[in-house]
Order: sequence, then structure tokens, then C-alpha cells
Amino acid sequence: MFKLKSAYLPADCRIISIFKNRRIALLAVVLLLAVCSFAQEGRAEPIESQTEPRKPNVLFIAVDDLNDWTTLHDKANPIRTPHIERLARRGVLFTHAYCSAPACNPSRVATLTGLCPSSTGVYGNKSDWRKALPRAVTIPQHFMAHGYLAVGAGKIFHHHFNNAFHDDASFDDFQPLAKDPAPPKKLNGITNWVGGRGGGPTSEPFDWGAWPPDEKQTPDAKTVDYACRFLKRKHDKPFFLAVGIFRPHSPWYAPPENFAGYELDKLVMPEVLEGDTDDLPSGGLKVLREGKPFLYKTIVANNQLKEAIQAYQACATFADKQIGRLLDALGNSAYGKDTIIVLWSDHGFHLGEKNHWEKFALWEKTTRSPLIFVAPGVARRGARCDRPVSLLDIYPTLIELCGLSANASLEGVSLMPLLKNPQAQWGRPAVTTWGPGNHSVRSQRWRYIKYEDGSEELYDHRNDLHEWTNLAGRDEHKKVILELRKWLPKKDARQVADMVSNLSPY
Ligand SMILES: [Ca+2]
Repeated sequence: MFKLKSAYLPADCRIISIFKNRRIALLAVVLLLAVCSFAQEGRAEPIESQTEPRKPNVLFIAVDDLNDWTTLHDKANPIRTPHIERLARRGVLFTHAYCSAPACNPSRVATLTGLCPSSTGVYGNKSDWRKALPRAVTIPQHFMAHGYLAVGAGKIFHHHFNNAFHDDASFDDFQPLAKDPAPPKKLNGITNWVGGRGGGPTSEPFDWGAWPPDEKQTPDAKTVDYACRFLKRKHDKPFFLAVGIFRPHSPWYAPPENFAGYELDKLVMPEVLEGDTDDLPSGGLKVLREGKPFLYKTIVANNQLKEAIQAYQACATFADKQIGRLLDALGNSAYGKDTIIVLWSDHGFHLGEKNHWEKFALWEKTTRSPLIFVAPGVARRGARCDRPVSLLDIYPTLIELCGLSANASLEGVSLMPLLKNPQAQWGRPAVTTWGPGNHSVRSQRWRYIKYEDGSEELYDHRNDLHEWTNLAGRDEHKKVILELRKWLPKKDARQVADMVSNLSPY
């Protein structure tokens, strides 16, 4: 009898060929037909659900300008963040996570595309990132391509120019960041800049105080309301829910109750070393010169440093409270037990350290961000990981946690080994870039900075947490610098064009 190789036979015939006994073969055919008729009548489960379980839901929480001066990082710190700490107890807190760029737009674009600023040229707050990167697949886009419903609210991409940096292609539905309600007149009473911008009138967000009276009027409450409504509904597909909390970004407005515990007469102030900037090289001084020095000068000249710092602290606690509302809503929903959660801030914030206010620099205060992963059944609970990691690692980590196919262009690495074992060996430092050619390399012990003009800084975090003493140039550290230099990006992409808009930057 002519015999075909089983590989050439139709699938059903192949089943018969493996049975030498014809009776068993006949029985197998009868069984197969029975299964088929069952399936046609809709009484069997779809094949996909038998082989592949439903993918986990994801809650992606971005915070804005939240630095490391919180009780999340150290119980001795003044800014209370009980709800973020509640989240950290369910997963792994990365105590040394760093942004890719120390400004809202480039940090968010790097995190959401998984691409370094030095590769894309998206360095600035006005860089028109989507025009420059039309084919980049963002995190939510990658999830949508894998059958997810991607929705969000608040500040995920940069908010300037009336949310013009937002990416419609990344979401099935999105509620834009609401505007802060304006007080009847500026609360801080400061009308003009000191030491810059020609002494012209101060900008709208350069203000602080107890406002508005009712938290329901705040942009963040409206953002969290959207998420609460979403979590109450039943969803047929797995979801990627992005929640972008705007505080403690300026204006430093928080409803009055958030100022409790931050009274001016007992306010904790940052540790600032007089003469700290004396050992900065030309590149570091240039960063300070170009990093809006008039902000700090104006605050100090108006004798309102305490009031501004008080408002930042109250705003951070208010942001934490809104995150608490969100966590409660998730906990009370059908998705509370098995949703994967990631929380991060786009970068840190200076409050007068090195005579600097805001971000726009490469030091610890600005580059360090909170980063928490909760992954039920995978990530250790309540663990702290002190390995240096990058926000660039969020994208590949989420891919691995959710079992999606890889995005080959990503430049970060999955943190899965550290989620399982926070003490695992980790040879990589975290790199931050501020403008073409200016980079910081943060290893477990050291911070090395190399500026575009070739000047350098080196700080030893084993005994200099504040980065007060620049060790670059000392012979005994030459070898360390050579090692850290190896991690500097090999490419410094040209800066992409700014977005053109007639709208106010805010
Ligand atoms: Ca110094």
C-alpha cells in the first residue's frame, strides 16, 4: 500500500495514521466528530481561553515633579506619603530609580517610548516628539496591539500648549488634564521676576497657597474621578489604565486641609551647604545659569522660601491623597486583587539645594524618582531594591509581566530579576541626559557627570548623599571615572524641532 509521510497528510488523517489498531482509529474519529459538533453548538470554550489565560490588567500611575524628600524613601523625611507607602507594601520599591531626562516632556517621552533622549533628540520641554518619532510605539500602543483597551486621564504626556503633546494614537479614550481653577488674584502676591526675564510679570503657575477650597475642583480629583468611574465598569478586554497626577507640579496649590502638619513655625527645610556650587565645573555652572535661576532668586528676594517649600510639601501630600482615592477605588473594584500596578514620577525637584529651584539639572535631587511595581504572585511584597534602575526599564518590565511580545527597539531592560529578588546582582548604572552631550551615570556608589564642554563631576554616595563634594579631577578616582565613562551614550542625536504654537506655554 502506498504510504505518505505523515507530514504531508491532512491533520485528521495524521491522527488516524498514528493508531495501528483500526478500532481505536475509528473510535478516535467518532470522538473527534463529537467534539466538533459540541464546538459548533457553542458549548465548548473558545480555543484561545483554553491555551492562553486572559492577560492581567495594568494600572499605570504617573506623578509629576515628586522628589525623594518623602517618607516613602526615608521615615525621617518631612513629606508624608502614606498612600504611596501603602502601595509600596504590596510590591517592590526601587529606592534608586532615575529619570532619562530631568524635564517633563523628554522624561515622559523616553519612558513611554522606551527610547533614550540621546537616541531620539527629544531633549526639551518643547521638543515636538511625535513629529520627530512618527513610528515610535508607546507603551499603551503596544498594549492595544495585544488586545488591550487603553484609556487614561490627566498628565501622561507633557501638558504645555493646552495638552498639545498628548498622543491620541496611544489611547482608546482619554480625559485631558483639567485646568487649575484660578484664584481671584495671585496668592503669593509676587508680581514681577527678580534676576531674569527683564523683571517682567511672573507667569501664571508661579504661585502657591491653600487653594481651591474644595478638592473636587482640582485637576487631580477630576483625573482620579475618571479612573474611579472606569474601574466600576465591567470590561470585556484586559485594560491599560493610565492615571497622570499633576501635583506637586506648579502652581503649588493644594486645598487647605493638606497644609496641616506643615505649619511655618515648625517647617522642615532642606539641607543646603553654603558655597556648595564653588566646586562646580563650567558645565555645571552653565546648567545653573540656563536652569531658570530667576525662579529661586524671585522666591528668596520676596522672602517667601518657607512659604514656597511649605506649599510643595502640601501639594505632595495632596497628590498622595488622590493616589489613595485611586487605590481605594481599585481595591473596591472587581480588579483589585490581580491588577499589575506601576507608579513613577517623571523626575525629582530642587528646593534650593545648589541655589537651584525646580528640575533641569543632572544631580540626585532632580534625577531620582519614586518607582514602585506591584505584580501579584511575581514581585516580592514590601521589598526595597536599592539597585540603580532607569524609568526606561518600565516598558520592557511591563511587557514581561504581561507576557506580550517584545518591542525590539527598546533601550531599557526588564526589571523582572529584581522584582523576584531585589538583592540580585545588577551591573548596570542609570543614565540621565540633559540636552545634547550632557550625561549623568549613577551607579550604586557613584554619580559621574560629563558635560558637553568636557567638564566633569564625581560624587561618592557612600559618604556624600547631598553631592556636596565634587571629586572629579582627583588622581585617586581616575580609574572609577574611566569605568563610568563606558556607560556614556555612544550617540548624541541632534535636538529635534520645537513644537510651534501660539498658545501660552501653560
Ligand atoms: Ca559642591
